[in-house]
Amino acid sequence: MRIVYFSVDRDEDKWLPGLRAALPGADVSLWEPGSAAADYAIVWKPPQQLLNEQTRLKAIFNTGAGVDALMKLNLPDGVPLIRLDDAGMAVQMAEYVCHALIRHFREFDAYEADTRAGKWSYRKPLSRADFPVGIMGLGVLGARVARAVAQFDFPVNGWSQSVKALPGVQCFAGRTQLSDFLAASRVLVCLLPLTADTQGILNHAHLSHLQSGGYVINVARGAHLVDADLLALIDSGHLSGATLDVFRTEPLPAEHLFWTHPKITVTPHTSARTLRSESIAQIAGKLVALARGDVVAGVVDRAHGY
Ligand code: NDP
Ligand code: OXD
Repeated sequence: MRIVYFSVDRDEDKWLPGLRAALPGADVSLWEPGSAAADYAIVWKPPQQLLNEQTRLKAIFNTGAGVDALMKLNLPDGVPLIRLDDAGMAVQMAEYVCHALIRHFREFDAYEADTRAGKWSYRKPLSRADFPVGIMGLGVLGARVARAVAQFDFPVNGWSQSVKALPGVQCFAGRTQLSDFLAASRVLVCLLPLTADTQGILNHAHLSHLQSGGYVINVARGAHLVDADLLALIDSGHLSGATLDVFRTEPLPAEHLFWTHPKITVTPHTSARTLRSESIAQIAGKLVALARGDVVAGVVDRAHGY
């Protein structure tokens, strides 16, 4: 079995030894223009040239959860595209979102400013009943985040494409229930895949439906958010701030207003990192299962784009 690996991050020195160790019978090599035909490709943001040249692929593995970069390419018909399915990302996402939520709800930034100024002062405790959390996307990551947030006794709403029933979560589905979902939420967490349907979904019209004092946590993709709309709604006072991990351009350009806005926290696309050993183990396991003819999880539905 021949496998080619390529990542735009040029981290093959770290991935190739792990893949070779996990798949001892396979010939695993870095894809370069003109590489011999392989059975499987393991990729992150590959060039179109890889897909054009590799015409015998039986499956393409994406070393991330989001396949939006791959979906922009001209993909070979009938070749399954398989994404990472948790692989250690869900717990990281739960930590990140709970941290951002609790930091906001418990006003830890204000406490920190006070204590740095040598002030010992109390703020009136807020009620978590007044901070319902709405999670857009109830997939592998969103469902894990919903469970973690519910454990802190926040009211939790969730929104997905298909109808769901999750314990402790008031579930909404489809565009017809989007405004009810938003109106029931004060803190909004975006964990949607980036598709034609979800691009720009965090816009003025939708964010205006959030309860007054709304707070946005975007951990999905930068293109879900209309940056100027977020800034306008924070400036108008309808929204109280945001924690943003993903941006339309990454790294976030030095001149972008998000860097210095006092009500916006920026992190460098780090909410849920791809963990190499977990990811290699998952991909190797699925590759062997596929080669045996078994069904594997995480196969992308090309029509839906995720
Ligand atoms: P899943 O495919 O498991 O879940 C996607 C969820 O979004 C599903 O619940 C799906 O609904 C819902 N959804 C999709 N389209 C729509 C729509 N048009 N309307 C309503 N709901 C919709 O993905 P993951 O949970 O694994 O990952 C989610 C995203 O998180 C990734 O695509 C990626 O962009 C981002 N990500 C970010 C990382 C970071 O470090 N910042 C790390 C990893 C991922 P249904 O269940 O009904 O299909
Ligand atoms: C992913 C990511 O999609 O790292 O896995 O953003």
